[in-house]
Amino acid sequence: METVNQLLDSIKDVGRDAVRGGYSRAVYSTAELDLRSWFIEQARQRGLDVETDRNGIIWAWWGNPQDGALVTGSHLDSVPGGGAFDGPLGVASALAAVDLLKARRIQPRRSLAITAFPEEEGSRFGVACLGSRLLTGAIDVDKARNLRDGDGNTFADVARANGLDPRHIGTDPEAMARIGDFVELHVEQGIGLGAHGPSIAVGSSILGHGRWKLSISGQGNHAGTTLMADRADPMVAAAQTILAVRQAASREPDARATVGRIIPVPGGTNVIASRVDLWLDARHPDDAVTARVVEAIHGRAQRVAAEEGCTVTLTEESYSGTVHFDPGLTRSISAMLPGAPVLATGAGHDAGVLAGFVPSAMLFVRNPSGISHSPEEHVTDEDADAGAAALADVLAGLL
Ligand code: HGY
Ligand code: MN
Ligand code: MN
Ligand code: MN
Repeated sequence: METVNQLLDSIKDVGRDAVRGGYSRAVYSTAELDLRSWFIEQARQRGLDVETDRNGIIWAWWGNPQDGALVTGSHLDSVPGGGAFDGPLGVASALAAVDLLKARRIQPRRSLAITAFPEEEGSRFGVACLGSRLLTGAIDVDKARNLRDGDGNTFADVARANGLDPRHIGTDPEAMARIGDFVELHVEQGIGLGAHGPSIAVGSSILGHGRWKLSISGQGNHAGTTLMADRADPMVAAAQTILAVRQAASREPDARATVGRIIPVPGGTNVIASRVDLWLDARHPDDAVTARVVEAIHGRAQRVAAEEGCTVTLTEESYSGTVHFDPGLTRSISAMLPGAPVLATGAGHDAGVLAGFVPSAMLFVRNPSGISHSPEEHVTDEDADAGAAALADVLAGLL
């Protein structure tokens, strides 16, 4: 029986990013497709029946697919330059938990499915949890079809190239009926468990979070022939906007706001950009505070853009309000894991999307530094195995 980290070890070279470090496993990239094959192979080795649904979600069944089943899983895609555990830990731990349940000769009273959701990070098409949003109908299907990646490919085209029929993506009531309860195990992204905490925590809620695109347009020009007084340089307005992001979020306790992605167009060293696109990620437990932070940023961006002779447009790309996991399910799980603290998280998850539709809960596994979305993300062998054992206990208690 392989340990969790041995399972993860078998994919440790899939999607390594030599430039950024860590892993870049965008949905439907070669790397993520390789991880899908790995998951399907691992599931089949355990006698699970595998199917991929209309939205590209992989379901590995222990028992016949049935309504009201117990479902656990996570995602295989990553952020650019991400860590080894965000997503795959939940899938590998579910495989290891099935091993443990079979070793304990547990006879499930209901079917169990392990799922892998596509595009949880939204790294390719810009909307996080795209797969679970499609499944639950939490995204307009035409908007989803027309999402574009950095090369201009639409989600519909990429989905079609990967065996899906874009006409059939979207709300899937049949698949939703099969989820009686959903439990996601995930590496902790933060320092709730910290350097010395217990191995496991139970999730309580997910911070409201959204993504906005700011496009600042100016006058593209030659870097050597345009006098400083004659410029309308969107990079200058963008720089001041990014400072405004830090200031606006720092004024609101518990708010977080980040610009992690900025694209100058055309992006030449000797070229004054004509446009700069930057993406804002803003989060807070209270939707009104998030709106206040975004508004403050947008107002400042408009002012600095005007001073620079530029214009700015703001587009909301996605938003999810704060989600509380199912109190009954979370209570039962806490009772099965004495000593496991209950923690809120600032990270979004498919369990957060599903929580709006079916009883959902999360387990977090200690990450000593708390660093995530980074190659430094880490889970020790002991904690990883404690996570799989805890998941097995929880599944046994719910099966
Ligand atoms: O962005 C998030 O919170 C998650 O990792 N997708
Ligand atoms: Mn994740
Ligand atoms: Mn993530
Ligand atoms: Mn020239």
